[in-house]
Amino acid sequence: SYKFWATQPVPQFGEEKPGLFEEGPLKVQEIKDISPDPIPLSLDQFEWDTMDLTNESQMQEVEKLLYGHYVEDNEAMFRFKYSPSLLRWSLMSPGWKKEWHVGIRAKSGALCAFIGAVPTEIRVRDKVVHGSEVNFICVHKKLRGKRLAPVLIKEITRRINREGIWQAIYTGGVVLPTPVSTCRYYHRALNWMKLYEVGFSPCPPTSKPAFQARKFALGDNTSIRGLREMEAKDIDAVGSLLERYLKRYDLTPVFDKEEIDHWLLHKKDAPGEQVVWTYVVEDANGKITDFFSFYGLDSSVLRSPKHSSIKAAYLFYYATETGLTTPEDRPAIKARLNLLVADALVLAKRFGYDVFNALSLMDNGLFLEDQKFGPGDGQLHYYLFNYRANPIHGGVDKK
Ligand code: YNC
Ligand code: MG
Repeated sequence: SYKFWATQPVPQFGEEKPGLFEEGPLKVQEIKDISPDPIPLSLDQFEWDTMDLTNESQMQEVEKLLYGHYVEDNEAMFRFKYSPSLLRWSLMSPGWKKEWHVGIRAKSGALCAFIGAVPTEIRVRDKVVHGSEVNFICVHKKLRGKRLAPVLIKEITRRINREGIWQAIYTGGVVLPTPVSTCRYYHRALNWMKLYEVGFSPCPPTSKPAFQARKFALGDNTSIRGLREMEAKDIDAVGSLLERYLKRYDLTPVFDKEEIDHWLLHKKDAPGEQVVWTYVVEDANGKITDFFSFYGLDSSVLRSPKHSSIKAAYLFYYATETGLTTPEDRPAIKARLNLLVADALVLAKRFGYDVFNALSLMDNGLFLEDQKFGPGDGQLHYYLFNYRANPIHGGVDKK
């Protein structure tokens, strides 16, 4: 019943028996096989437009499209609200290409659909793929169900293939053929009363709002000695620590220094609000022993008389020498991750975030419960395009 996805180089449901195949590309092509011309837009009142995100007004057009039409929760209570600085961070990472910021305009000029991608190195178990990450597919609500999404996907595939790149990673809340991994979202209230007022956090029947608010209260100060904001001088140490730590997992990015700088280091002179927050732990000898990071992504609150948005922090990458020196010692890793995440919560609260989100991946299962995260109803499926891989389990359910 997946009319479009059945035609694409992705594993179809029930096709493969796990463990019985060699992991790798499904379909091998060459650049000369790929058309230099855009996919035809059958609806002739539309045209392709490559968005120039260095141009402030074009950036605002993408922001506005997503503001009105991007991802909502199942009950349509909240919608992701990407700011220009967050879009710059997400779509203009090292090696980004303007041609991969693809818009569809109505002949009137209005931007009515978008899809974006950036290049990235992806490690699947012991193989590294020079691929792309596709995100921000969005079709104006009035144009849904008209098969524009397959056209957007085919066009960005063509543009990526023209660069000699044949694989992609993407995530989504919807089930498509075929997830390589599936995670659950977990939420930790920082400002419980506000989350209650917007309908995000219910009050359990056996509790009272004042008690719930107290349950999620946090101290003002972090506890780890040597914790400080990451600086430019930490790029090598953080990159090396993360690379070694990510060996614990089967599906990870491979970052070079420029990417560590881009994805983790906040630039004090960057315009707009701060997007990413990274903290390192420096020991008495000046060695970086741990780091954690989170980024901010607000959601519009679609129907509350009192609040128009929620400020959400999302746990991003982290690493600790504890997991490297004692890789099998789960109690030691658990204790260290709990300390690190407890401090991340204190900081996020200090910066005005209302909720701290994390997924059931990496070693998050070791601290989610202790740090009072609760499971949400959202799932996040991970997909690989044109790559056959056995199912991948997070560090969480590996044990
Ligand atoms: C989705 N999220 O199944 P079948 S996440 C992929 N990702 O195809 P139509 C999706 N495919 O079933 P609409 C999808 N959602 O016939 C639906 N589909 O095979 C498939 N929402 O197309 C669907 N953003 O145009 C069906 O649907 C076909 O008008 C139906 O448009 C869909 O960014 C959408 O949630 C999602 O704006 C654009 O609903 C629209 O409904 C919308 O009739 C709100 O489409 C925003 C939203 C999704 C966020 C994301 C990841 C995108 C990944 C795209 C796939 C990339 C593949 C790799 C390409 C590069 C390859 C290389 C190298
Ligand atoms: Mg459509």
